[in-house]
Amino acid sequence: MDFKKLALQVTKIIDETPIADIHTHIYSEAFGDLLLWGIDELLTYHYLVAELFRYKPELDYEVYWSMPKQKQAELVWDELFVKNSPISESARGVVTVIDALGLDVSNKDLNKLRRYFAEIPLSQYIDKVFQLSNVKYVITTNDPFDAQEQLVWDKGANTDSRFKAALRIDGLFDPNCFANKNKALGTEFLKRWIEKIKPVYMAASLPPDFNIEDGGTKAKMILECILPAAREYNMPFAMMIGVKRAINPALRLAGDGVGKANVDTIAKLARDWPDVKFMVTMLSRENQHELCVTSRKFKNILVFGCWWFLNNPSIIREITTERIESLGLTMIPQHSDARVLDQLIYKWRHFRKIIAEVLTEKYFDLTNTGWPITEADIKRDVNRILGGQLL
Ligand code: RAT
Ligand code: ZN
Repeated sequence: MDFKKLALQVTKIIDETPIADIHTHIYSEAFGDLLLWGIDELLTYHYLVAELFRYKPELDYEVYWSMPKQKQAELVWDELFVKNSPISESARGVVTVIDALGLDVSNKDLNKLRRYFAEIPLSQYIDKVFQLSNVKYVITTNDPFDAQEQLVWDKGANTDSRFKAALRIDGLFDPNCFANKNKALGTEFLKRWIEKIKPVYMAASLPPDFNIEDGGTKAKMILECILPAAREYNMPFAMMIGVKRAINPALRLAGDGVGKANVDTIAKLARDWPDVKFMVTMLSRENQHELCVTSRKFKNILVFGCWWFLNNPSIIREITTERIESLGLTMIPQHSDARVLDQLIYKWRHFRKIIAEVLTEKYFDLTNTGWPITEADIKRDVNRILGGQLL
């Protein structure tokens, strides 16, 4: 088979496959100003805030945080887009969004871009973003400890079926949390929220030194409350492991770091809780191979996403190839982690290109042996890994 023809066919199918985006921070309209969108939000994305201080080291952290959002956005635009070329992945992402929306960036006029967002009605814009990114639904990270979210859930919450919930329970690990004082309190809390928001899964982010056997609050809550609830409700537990929170607190949300974790913990959990499905993503590049091997050994481990600092094309290409070679089509290669609605456009546009290249190469090797690969085969495979079939 002709390689170019195959590449075009795979690319077209990938572009046309609606995506189930299994980990995002995007809220439906019902959540009011928790839903971030538009150019100023894109520019003040925390990935770009970290980059701003690299280009402008004389800028004081607190001075930046005391500025109104518009001023912050202007600073980022000026440093990362006007005075320098936006070639980092997060900066390039903004340019991809602007281009996909059909806006003109040739004169780098931020106010002109702002006018577009000021004029478009939000609900129309949400439709447009879902259509441009060809995402069928997103799973939102819902925090039951967030007072603003609680108000919305109490009112009956979200009715937009493009937004599903994930119950994020990091707050349960906080030493000051009222719900982690004993098993009964923790269990009652989880059940109440599971019934209230009907999440697709429960999720927690965990530090690199997380150890399920250390008897600490995290281990206790997971073993005594979260896993029994996961079993009872037949609901996956997603573990996002490897984040070192606030290594530079002055950077606030942008100040987290990464460390290599111990994959043995995941193997132990999967072994001890065979009837619970563990969705696992790890933040350290160095953990990826061990994670693939561990997942091969346990049918209840579902590896997902190139998380956060891994969400760079060179690393995604490497990890996605590695996963396909060791796990075939039994993993979810990516989630967007979008915090700003518009980011769905670039995160998926950039990823689609990479997965198309990786899959084309694999199909090409197969067709060279005479193995038939039909359009229906490709559609089935792509839908399996991008369409939410594995949840
Ligand atoms: O990627 C990010 O935006 C991070 O800040 C986090 O949201 C991370 O993905 C998380 O869910 O903790
Ligand atoms: Zn996230």
